[in-house]
Amino acid sequence: MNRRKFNNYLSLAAMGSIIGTPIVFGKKLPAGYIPLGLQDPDPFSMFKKDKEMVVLNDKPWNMEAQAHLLDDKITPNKYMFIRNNGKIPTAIDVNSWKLIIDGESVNQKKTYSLNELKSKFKQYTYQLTLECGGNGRSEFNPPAKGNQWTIGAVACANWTGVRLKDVLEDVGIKSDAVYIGYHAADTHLSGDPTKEPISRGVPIAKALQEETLIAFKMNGEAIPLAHGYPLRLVCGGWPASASGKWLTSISVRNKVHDGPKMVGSSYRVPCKPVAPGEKVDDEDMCIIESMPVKSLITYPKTGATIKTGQQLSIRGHAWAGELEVTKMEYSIDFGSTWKKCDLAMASNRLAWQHFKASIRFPEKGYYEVWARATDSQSNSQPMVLPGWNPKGYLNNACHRIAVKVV
Ligand SMILES: Nc1nc2c(c(=O)[nH]1)N[C@H]1C(S)=C(S)[C@@H](COP(=O)(O)O)O[C@H]1N2
Ligand SMILES: [Mo]
Repeated sequence: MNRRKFNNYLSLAAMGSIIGTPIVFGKKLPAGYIPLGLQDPDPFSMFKKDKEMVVLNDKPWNMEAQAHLLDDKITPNKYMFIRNNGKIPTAIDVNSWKLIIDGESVNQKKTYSLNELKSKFKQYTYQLTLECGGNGRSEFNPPAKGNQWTIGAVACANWTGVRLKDVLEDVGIKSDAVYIGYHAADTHLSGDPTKEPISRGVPIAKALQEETLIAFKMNGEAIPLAHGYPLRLVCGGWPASASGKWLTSISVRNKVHDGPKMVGSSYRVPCKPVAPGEKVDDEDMCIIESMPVKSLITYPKTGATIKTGQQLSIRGHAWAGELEVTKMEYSIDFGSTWKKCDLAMASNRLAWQHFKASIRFPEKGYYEVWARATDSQSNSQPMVLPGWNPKGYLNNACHRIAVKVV
């Protein structure tokens, strides 16, 4: 059924019910005109994303950036990847929104309104790097199921909120607390209201870090709907799946949290390296914690052309989960030799660091610039691919751009 037919075919009442509210001046609709509210949702305008963002899935919405879009030091919303496991909640009422803190390891369950959270606790702002555990999945062979992220499921925004630590202190937690698990308002794709799309968490030590926030602002404004409005847990440096969006409760657990996508093989990698394609039992899979060292060249865009004799300025970001990036290098000879980049300190722990370099090429022709970061424990990025794992997580291979000298 094409759109024109769709309009002629549907009664005004039917169109209104699809939109969710009556079309007030519906009788004045020009013949054949399709109300915008009935057209295919345009994710770019719906989520205020740049048109160069790449949509990987629409049920649920998943969208990634390209390297050159991530050039800003602090990622604006329009370039921030979206990873949803379920349906974005609708009809959010901030006045009645509650955050419940419960679980086996709290003395007594406690409930906070948004206003209580904001007025009772000191607010902090940190730049926090969030990278999906599956970023880079598309390169693994044999391929892994799931969103085929290339390099764009990472961002570093400014997050403002209260410390989870302060809230947990206010509630009072028992000495047997080992983990926290989040619960959220998004709904399961099946429509089954008893199922949660995702409910993950972090060990209590991570929960009590100063930078672990219950956030209500992103880049100085209310968190955009797709990123967790009105409240979000933010655990920088860990797989972003630990940062629960649309946060409604946090359970303090006396065991490892066991919500959906926390168990089985989700966000887990083989505890010991395996051969590509090997089957791994769930009990031999370990939960991903801090993300590995990685970097991105965000300028220039791959395919850049420069004139002989000119130097090429490159820049980008590097991050290393809980660790600091201590060295940043580039290679123009496919990894045979490496030269140092200038590397800035992080503006706070768990924020990505910026690097730059000015490159001289020996003669005309095709080159690739490869970038490699090393962390404070001397781990560096693999040149092509890290160890294969069944779900295609943690691809921290060197980012590469093509350059022609003409
Ligand atoms: N409630 C809820 N929180 C969630 C998710 C989700 O589907 N529902 N997805 C997680 C995953 S897997 C990732 S990678 C990040 C993505 O965050 P973003 O969409 O703000 O970039 O959110 C995490 N938090
Ligand atoms: Mo993710």
